[in-house]
Formats: sequence, structure tokens, C-alpha cells
Amino acid sequence: MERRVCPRRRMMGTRRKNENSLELLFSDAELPARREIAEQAFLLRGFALSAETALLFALREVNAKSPFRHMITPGGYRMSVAMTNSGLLGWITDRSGYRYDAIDPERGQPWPAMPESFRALASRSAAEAGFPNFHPDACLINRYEPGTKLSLHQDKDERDFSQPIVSVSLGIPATFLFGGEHRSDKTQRIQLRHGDIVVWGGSARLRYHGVATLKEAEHPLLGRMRINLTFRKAG
Ligand code: MD3
Ligand code: FE
Repeated sequence: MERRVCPRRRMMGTRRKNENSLELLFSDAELPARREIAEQAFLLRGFALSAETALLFALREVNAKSPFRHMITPGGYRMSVAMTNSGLLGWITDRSGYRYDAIDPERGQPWPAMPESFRALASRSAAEAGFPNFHPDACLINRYEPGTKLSLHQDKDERDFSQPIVSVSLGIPATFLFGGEHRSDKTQRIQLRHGDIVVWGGSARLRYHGVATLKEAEHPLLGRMRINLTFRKAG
């Protein structure tokens, strides 16, 4: 097991409240940098922190071209989570269904290119989790505010389920719900904070997951907001 010092812990210098048994067993300095939270699901605590400034700058640029919007589900509901995309393909939903599309329907033009800082972090993270040749063509960007949530679902609009998914959390914390292969399977709760990355591959790829209703909180850089970057090989 790797025991590199996690950059966020080095910076904070203080101990967070114990959220799992590993944090009781290891001191801050020797907490594993890569933790397998379930079969083929790897949590990289604080792995995005070193790229924080570049990520937030790039996010601003993407958003200037394709702003966040509340998409409509096939059932006619407005999603509480606002979304946009970067990359060759973007995930969209409207009354006719869920799909990936090269065109931002709000603008009738291609999605903004995937920023180099996004792409580089995603493939570095995948490699760290044991998926060395990850070349994402889609980055879905989700924006949560306190009171919003993402209901339990599967990600199955992608072509190749052997490719992993990389998820980068920024801003206020959230409780990620990780279920099984059936909607009714019990869920595991994982706290995700600013800078955390999760890589989901192989057997974890089709498990149900969601995000619990966000609690009121404020982040020094992002305010009352959580941003999640989800990198996929969609096409
Ligand atoms: C686990 N977003 O956009 S990404 C989504 O925090 C989505 O915004 C979440 O789920 C968010 O579809 C989490 C993490 C994720 C993505 C795909 C998975 C976790 C997954 C596929 C299988 C298992
Ligand atoms: Fe998902």
C-alpha cells in the first residue's frame, strides 16, 4: 500500500474528525494517498489541490462560452444540479432522452475544448489508480448548491464500460452515495471534499451512485458551491 503524504494534509497540519478506520490506524503523514474504497474504486484524497488554481481559471473560461444551465429530464423535471461540458462530447438531457452530443444545444456550436489542465489531471489520476491509458473525450461539469442533490443512477450512456471514470470534487463538501448493481442495494456514504478525486473502473463502473442533498456550507474560493468534474471516454 502506498504511504505518500497527502498534500492537503501536509498543508492543513491538523487532524480531521475520524471518518473511517484507516484514519484511526494511520497518522496524517502516513495515510495512504490512494485508498480502494470498493472493488475498482479508488479515492485520491487532495490529489487535485496542486492544480487548483489552473482548474478554477480553466473552469471560468469554459463557463464564459458554455454557461451552467439546468437541463430537463426525459420525465420533464428540471435538474437541481446545473451542468455544462467541455471536450469533444458533452452529456445532455432533454425531453427526448439522455445522450452525448458534440454540440451545445444552447449555442448550436461545439462544446468548449477540454482544457489542458483538466485533461492532464484526469489522465494522471487514472494512471495513479491503475488505468494508465485514459484519454477522456468528455468532461461533464456539475454545479451543486446547498439543498441540491443528484438522485441514485447508473452511468451507462458511454460506449465502452472498460474505460474508467474520473471525478474531481471542488468547493463545499458532499456525501457521495455508492450503491450496488441494483437500485435497492444498500449504499455506502463517502465524504468528498475540495481537491478529492475518485477513479471508478472495471467492476465498479455500472454501480448505482448519487450525491446526497448538500448541507449549507461556504468554501473560501468557491463560496456556497460544489463543482464536480466528471471525465469520461464517451465515444
Ligand atoms: C460510480 N456525478 O454526473 S461523479 C454524474 O459528484 C455523477 O457530481 C457525481 O454521478 C458528482 O453522473 C459523481 C462520480 C461517479 C461517476 C460515475 C460512476 C461515480 C461513479 C460510475 C460508477 C460508479
Ligand atoms: Fe453518475
